[in-house]
Amino acid sequence: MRFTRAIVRPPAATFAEGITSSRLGTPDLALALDQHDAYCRTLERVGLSLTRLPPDPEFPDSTFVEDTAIVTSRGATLTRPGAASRVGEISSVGPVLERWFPDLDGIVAPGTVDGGDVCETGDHFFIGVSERTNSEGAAQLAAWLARRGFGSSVVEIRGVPNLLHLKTGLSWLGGRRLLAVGELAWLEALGGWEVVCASEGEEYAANCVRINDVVLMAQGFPATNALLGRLGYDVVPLEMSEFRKMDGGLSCLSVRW
Ligand code: CIR
Repeated sequence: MRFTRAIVRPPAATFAEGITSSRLGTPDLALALDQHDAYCRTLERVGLSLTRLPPDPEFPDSTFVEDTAIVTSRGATLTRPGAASRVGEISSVGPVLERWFPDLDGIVAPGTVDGGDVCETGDHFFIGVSERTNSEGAAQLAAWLARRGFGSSVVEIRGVPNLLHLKTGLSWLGGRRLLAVGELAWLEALGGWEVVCASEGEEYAANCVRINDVVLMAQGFPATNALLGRLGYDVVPLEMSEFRKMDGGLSCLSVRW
């Protein structure tokens, strides 16, 4: 499937008050806005029409819009984010998605799902059960996907170190190929897949996004970038330093379809 659209939302003035476990320091808002702008321009350059939501200072983590919705070629559902401070983010995303998906669904309590735990690989989805996505949420999503003819596998990632979401350490590169951090590479659920490992010390680069003919990857991870280059991908590096300080990866800054 070729991607044509994405939803994005710039960081708000309260961005630094969001949730983080990183010890990389306080993000610089002006720099984050510049990085976000470069990200958006790149999405446009690779062919996406963007819907830009206004910054929402009530929700410091709302720039990580990926966590609020799962969009597929056969319909969309809002999530129910697992962090209490983020649950309200969906109320402004819903009306926008309904323009394209009038039958928009939603994950309901007691289920929780963060979009960052949902890795699409064509007709199959990997759903991470994490500190944010619970088993009930994963089961609701799996059933929702099954009704649309998609398969799914649930992957337990609680206990995997330094992994907020499944996609923090796993990305689909197209076909039967995944990019993963070493801790995930040998998961039973990934059996039958070609798993390319992010280079040691470059785990942050495992959260990349294949959009049409390019792979967007965080800047500053030369070995993993070169590895994908050797595999024939056109890798576009993007500076993510300020989002990384808030535990955010490259994929979380957009909902794409
Ligand atoms: C959070 O903890 O929810 C945000 N500070 C970061 C969310 C990152 N989202 C993602 O990886 N999909």
